[in-house]
Amino acid sequence: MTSELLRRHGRNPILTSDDLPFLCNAIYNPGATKFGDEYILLARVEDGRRDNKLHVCRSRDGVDFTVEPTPIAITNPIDDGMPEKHLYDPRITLLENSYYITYCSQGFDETVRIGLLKTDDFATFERVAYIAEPWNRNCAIFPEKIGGGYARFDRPMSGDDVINVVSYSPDLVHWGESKAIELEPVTWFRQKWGVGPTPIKTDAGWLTIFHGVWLAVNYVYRLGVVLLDLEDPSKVVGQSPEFILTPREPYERTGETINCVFSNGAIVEPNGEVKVYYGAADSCIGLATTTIDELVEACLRNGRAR
Ligand code: BMA
Repeated sequence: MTSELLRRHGRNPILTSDDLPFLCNAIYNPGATKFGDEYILLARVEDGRRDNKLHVCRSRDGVDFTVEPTPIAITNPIDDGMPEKHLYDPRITLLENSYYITYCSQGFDETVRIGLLKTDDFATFERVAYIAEPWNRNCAIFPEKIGGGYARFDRPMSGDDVINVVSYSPDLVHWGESKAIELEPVTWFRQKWGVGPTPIKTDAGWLTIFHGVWLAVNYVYRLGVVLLDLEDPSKVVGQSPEFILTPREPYERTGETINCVFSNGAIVEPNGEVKVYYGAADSCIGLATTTIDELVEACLRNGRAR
């Protein structure tokens, strides 16, 4: 057997609940970005009540992270009668010199919608708006305008969750003109799939890591990769039919959710290395690496999956 395209770091898992100074159920599914000389993770932390909050984690090398003990504070609350109970799965996009963060905003009654935050310093966070009605989750904003509008990749929750769309906005707040993304279904993500980290611009297209779900006895979460057209990201340029990371290690197989690798944060280094940060078993954070070239090659090697 040869191994998957993503290579696990030797220090995995790189963050666990032991790294927090309070009773903590789990730390996982971080958004990721570089900010000056620092690597930043915005991690999903489940406290001793199992409430979900976002915590900033900082590092100089992308491997050793220090977690801030208090969750991020958000200015500009919006009272629209749908109070926010849990914040999770943030995706960070550097866009027009500010960092925009989409995240899943869950109410007391389990409804989920997409929240949008903005920060310029990872110290203060401003709420911009809720940018989707319930039910919708898994949303990443592209790092530049496409065809004159802001663009995002998101998944309205239909029950089946097999349709993902690209939508457009004039102002990052009001969204529409959605087009379904034409991914070719493959057995390993037959049940559902959704965007992973923020799409990465390459000459060959928008390189997009996604998660996919297969129902065994329980759901099994894996990662895959697809290349989307630069001008119309609903069109697939190339798709790796094979997954690029599958649960194998004990910390990926055992935990709050068994057999789960899920990513919503990646960092591209100047030399083309891609650091993929991922939640393992909804319990801790792993790091796996590859390169832009290998990911693009995997998408183009077999053309479409069909
Ligand atoms: C997805 C999201 C993720 C989670 C994953 C596995 O639907 O809720 O936050 O990590 O399921 O449970």
